[in-house]
Amino acid sequence: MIDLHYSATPNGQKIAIMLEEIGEPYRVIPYDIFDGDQLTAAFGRINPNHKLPAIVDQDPVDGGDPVTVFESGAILQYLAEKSGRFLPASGAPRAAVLSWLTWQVAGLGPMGGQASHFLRYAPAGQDYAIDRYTKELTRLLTVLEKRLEKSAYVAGDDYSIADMAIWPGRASAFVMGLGLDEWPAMRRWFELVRERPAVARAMVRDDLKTPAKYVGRRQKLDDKEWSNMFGDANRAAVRGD
Ligand SMILES: N[C@@H](CCC(=O)N[C@@H](CS)C(=O)NCC(=O)O)C(=O)O
Repeated sequence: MIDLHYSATPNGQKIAIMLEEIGEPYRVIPYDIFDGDQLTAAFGRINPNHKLPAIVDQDPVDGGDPVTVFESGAILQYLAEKSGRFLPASGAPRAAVLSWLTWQVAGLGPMGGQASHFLRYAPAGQDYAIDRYTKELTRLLTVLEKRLEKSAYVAGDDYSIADMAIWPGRASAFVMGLGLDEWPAMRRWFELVRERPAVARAMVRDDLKTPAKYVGRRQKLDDKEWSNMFGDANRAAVRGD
């Protein structure tokens, strides 16, 4: 059994998709990040960075103590190694999957996150930041489009954890007005992945579904929610105040 510490955002959805794909039994432990559920000392012992997702594997392959993993890229790799699926064992195919996985967690994800922050949450008057991050996000999506013009899946001929890392964020980019009209190769790939039964299950399961309050085009947080997500409460959790 895997405990999935989960918030219904693209980073959490990556792991839900993988767990559905490999058929590993799991239970969802839901966190409302606007309410600050991620800021508790108890969760800090699971992820000292106080961000979702994280997993605790109660039944590791070596039979030892439960294993805790945080950071979505590390979790995907851990589950791929545990199941022997969606990450080739060696050589160029493995290197390709890890390259694209890292490209997502170190580039596309953070840049998309900043674009989302300035477009959807920040107070008005952030034109430079909006311009900077939407252009960088568009540049990264162009990298992806060109890759998918040549390749069935992101890392090659086979579906992998790199696709699982990228797909949920691509789905949520619609909220920022980034549809698929100008990206034909991405559209082909997006639909191919969406049709997978495991992906469909992860998007509709009651305890995994994204609540409406996470998908508004222009979000208005109250003071407490702002503090939990971006302000004093968010930083205080890391200091242990
Ligand atoms: N690099 C991390 C990013 C995790 C992350 O930013 N999670 C967001 C939800 S998508 C979160 O927990 N936000 C709450 C907060 O920042 O306090 C990963 O890939 O797991």
